[in-house]
Amino acid sequence: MGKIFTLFLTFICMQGYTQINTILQPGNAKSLKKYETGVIISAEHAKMMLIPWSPEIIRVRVVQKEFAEDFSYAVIGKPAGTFTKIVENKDSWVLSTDSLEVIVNKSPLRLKFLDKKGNVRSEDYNDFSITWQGSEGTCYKKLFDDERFIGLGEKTGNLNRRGEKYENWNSDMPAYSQYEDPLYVSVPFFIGIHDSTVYGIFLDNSTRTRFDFGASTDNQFSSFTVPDGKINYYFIGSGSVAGIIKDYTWLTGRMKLPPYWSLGYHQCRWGYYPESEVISLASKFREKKIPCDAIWMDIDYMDEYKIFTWNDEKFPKPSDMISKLKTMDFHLVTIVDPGIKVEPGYSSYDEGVKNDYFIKYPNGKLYVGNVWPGRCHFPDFTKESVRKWWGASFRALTDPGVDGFWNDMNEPSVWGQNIPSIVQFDFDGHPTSINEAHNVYGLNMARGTYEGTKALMNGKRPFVLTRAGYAGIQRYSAVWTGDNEATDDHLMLSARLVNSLGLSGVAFTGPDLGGFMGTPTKELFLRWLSLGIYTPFLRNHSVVDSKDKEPWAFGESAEATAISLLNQRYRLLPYLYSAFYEASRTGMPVARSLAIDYTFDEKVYWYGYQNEYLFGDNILVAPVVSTQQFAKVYLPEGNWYRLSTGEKYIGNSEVIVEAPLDDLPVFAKGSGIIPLQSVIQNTSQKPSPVIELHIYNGTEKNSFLYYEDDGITYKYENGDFYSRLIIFDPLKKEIILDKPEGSRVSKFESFLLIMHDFGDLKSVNVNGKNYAIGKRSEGERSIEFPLEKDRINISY
Ligand code: MIG
Repeated sequence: MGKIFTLFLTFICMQGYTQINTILQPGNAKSLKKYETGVIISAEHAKMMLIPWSPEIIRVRVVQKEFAEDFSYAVIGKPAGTFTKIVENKDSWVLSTDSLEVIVNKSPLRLKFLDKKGNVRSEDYNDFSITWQGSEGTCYKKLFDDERFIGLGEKTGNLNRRGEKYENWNSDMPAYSQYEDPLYVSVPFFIGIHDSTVYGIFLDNSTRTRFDFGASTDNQFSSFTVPDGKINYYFIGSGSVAGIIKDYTWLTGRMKLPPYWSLGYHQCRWGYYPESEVISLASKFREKKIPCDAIWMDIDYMDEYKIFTWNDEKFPKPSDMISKLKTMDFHLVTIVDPGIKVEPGYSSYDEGVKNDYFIKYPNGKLYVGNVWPGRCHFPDFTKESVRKWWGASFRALTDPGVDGFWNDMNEPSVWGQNIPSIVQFDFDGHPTSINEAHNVYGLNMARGTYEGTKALMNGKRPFVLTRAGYAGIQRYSAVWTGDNEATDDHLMLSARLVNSLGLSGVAFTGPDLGGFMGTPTKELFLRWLSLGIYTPFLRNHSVVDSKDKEPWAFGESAEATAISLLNQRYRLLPYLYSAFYEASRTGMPVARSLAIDYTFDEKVYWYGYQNEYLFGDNILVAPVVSTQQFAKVYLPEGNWYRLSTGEKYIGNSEVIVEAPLDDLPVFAKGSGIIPLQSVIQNTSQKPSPVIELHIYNGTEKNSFLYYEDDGITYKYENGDFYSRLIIFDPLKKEIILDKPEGSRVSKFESFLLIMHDFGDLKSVNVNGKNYAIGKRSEGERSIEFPLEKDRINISY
């Protein structure tokens, strides 16, 4: 008996072993068939679909047998391309769009993507390309000698990911290390750079995919792997990094403009309760004249951590408290977790059970996992009815006046960190297990939250923040980078994470300022705040029972520094909001790794410079650790001006600059155009009617699209905005304020033109008339004009 059993086991194991090792490749291509949107190539052991999604985007799907129904949570762009020419040669087919050429080699089946100039952007590795090993599929691509890889969303490590490998599995990683992988968000999209060309690959597969950018492959190939064997990727062949991001965000969507207040300063911590503490916290900001727009409440506001409830003792009258906050011009943001406490009588639990809203085992038994409330069920956000129900449940928060919604623990995270693979999801009518649903759980929770709160808020924009996400998350939510630590390494890492998310379509992001865990020194706090001023999402947050970290917690002089830093953030808002507008239209991130604009300048990838980025079009930010009061900074080509002093630097140079705690090395670009407003204490306040328009001298023509709207509603989608193209042309010695667009009147009445480094200018010519110009300082000249509706031509 024992012997037979052992034999049997051996047999099973051998079967498994062989299966895992079965290697299957497409083999030779046999035929190509055209169909409505693309072509299908049949090979000996596989079928490949090539679909031109646009002239610059080609989708590749490969299966061993038949194509399953097409479904994606990430992609919203509809196929809008055609192969304009298909030529068959003896060894290949050549498929052309208006921008690209795909060469399909027949024996064996291999792909090569070229642009119209004949540059190879990307090609399959010749020795082996698509390979299934058991159920897992991998696509091997040739690695070019000088190839660099950037993006892949919220990933630690260097800007250039060459030589590294990564995995996509949304993970709750408290106090993650500098090298931790994976973290909370998965965006399986990267950009490759080689031989003066670029390309992007978006692997639309939400399972635990893996990327290898030439780690341990003797510089032969890079690869990506899909555990479920479904090879489904989009090759993006726009000619620049910015163009690729634009195409990628056309495919997966862009953020809508968030409420204006969410660009302000956010004060959070785990442990703000009861009501009296929240109110006195808010009052303190106003008394001390520290600009702030939002107070946040973590899990303690709830009754036993039951979602959509309030704790009667700590918060007996939420609506009264929120009214008080509103009179002080504060917004309130509250947290929600996905776990619904198992407790008959609790309405969310009862409704979920009754309507089959929770995830379950294949036999129908509801999955139970432990989180803050104890034993919990988890909504299946991959079901439309569940998203609707979830969204409508926010009434418990919107009714009393909450207008920001913080989605935490949505990897999803449970104590023990392992939901069994067998747990089932609806996947909007394509039933599947958590293996495929896990990485889109946060995306769909954020979607339910965004759509639900938007519907509840009568035309006002909700603010949503999420910890987990998948490609496309930018459509619904801002993202923060989870439970970091109060160290200089994390400070620098936070810049890279934000920049990498930006390269991956997510523009509204930021870290817990000052570090979630641990106690920052005064220096680290101030340094982090100074970096935060130039980070899209600016929120101070700390773990429960940690030392105070509010702007006044580090002594009087630090408080004064914090105030001057925050004042600068509020001064920057017109500039920043214009950058958000750009992100909403083109996907261009707000924080832009230098790899976007200076892609082929190898220094931007150097260890010491890789954290630098442009904040909007015209400001360069060089993050510096808190233990250093000077910094070595790389300034790319062009002229640069230190924002704080106006000091000029010639670019394409490495410079050592002072970096005191109250003055991070931040530079205006030569020809830069930067609108600034007066200091306000929060975004409900009206700034002075005069907007400053700073123009820095330079050699290149530059333009800036200034944008404003009500900051509250979606009326801008119907034309209720004010935008104005501002052009500076140093060759023609001209500054133009083009005619405003949109039906709105600007909130400013006049602008103060401040010209930097234009020599000893005494007058300028405005629409044909000469005006005397004032001297503000050695390098600054200024003149004030009304913001007329017509085009304003200034020559000097
Ligand atoms: O198990 O809600 O990342 O920001 O303060 C920890 C408490 C749960 C993790 C979040 C953090 C939040 C904390 N949460």
